[in-house]
Amino acid sequence: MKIQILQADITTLKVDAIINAANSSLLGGGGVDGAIHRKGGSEILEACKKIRARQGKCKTGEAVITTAGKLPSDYVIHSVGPVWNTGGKDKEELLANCYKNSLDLAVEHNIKTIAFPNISTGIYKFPKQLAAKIALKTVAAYKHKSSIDELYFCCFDQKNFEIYHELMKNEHT
Ligand code: AR6
Repeated sequence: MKIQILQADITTLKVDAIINAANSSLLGGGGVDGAIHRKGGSEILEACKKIRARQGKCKTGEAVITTAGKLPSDYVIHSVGPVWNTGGKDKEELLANCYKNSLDLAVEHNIKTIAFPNISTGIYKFPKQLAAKIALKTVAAYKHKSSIDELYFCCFDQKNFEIYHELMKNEHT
């Protein structure tokens, strides 16, 4: 699994699956979630509603998969990150679970190329540096048991892009 970073709007990426930083209602919201539903169209929301009818809300750290509607990718994997508030180890573990559970779903669906946004680091206010470390560590631990070929950390804001750039640079030296 090749791991790369890029700075882009995740809704423009032509990969097999993009991850959405959703909330437990699965019914959309602001940030990247808003952009995905807006550009992907009503098909995504319909699919989310079906999942809700089947299983209820999506718990923090868990993930579900739907069509990507009108987006260039094939699937959207919706994962619910933790709200930072006062922080704590449990929040760190929940964020790691988002990456793990999304990767598990991707493998189950034979997805080969995948892009993650920086889950929880916007509206949910998870510290960006800590979130990036957790994301990189979790993905690295998955690297060898995965059938995924390419994984992108799709940074949107400059700060996250710089953090990932620094952390990945250090990893390679
Ligand atoms: N492409 C890629 N990344 C983006 C995009 C985009 N188009 N737009 C924002 N980001 P956030 P959260 C980055 O707030 O913190 C929603 O209302 C952004 O810069 O989207 O997990 C949900 O419904 C940040 O680094 O998600 C939930 O209620 C990252 O995406 C809540 O927000 C995550 O920011 C989830 O909060």
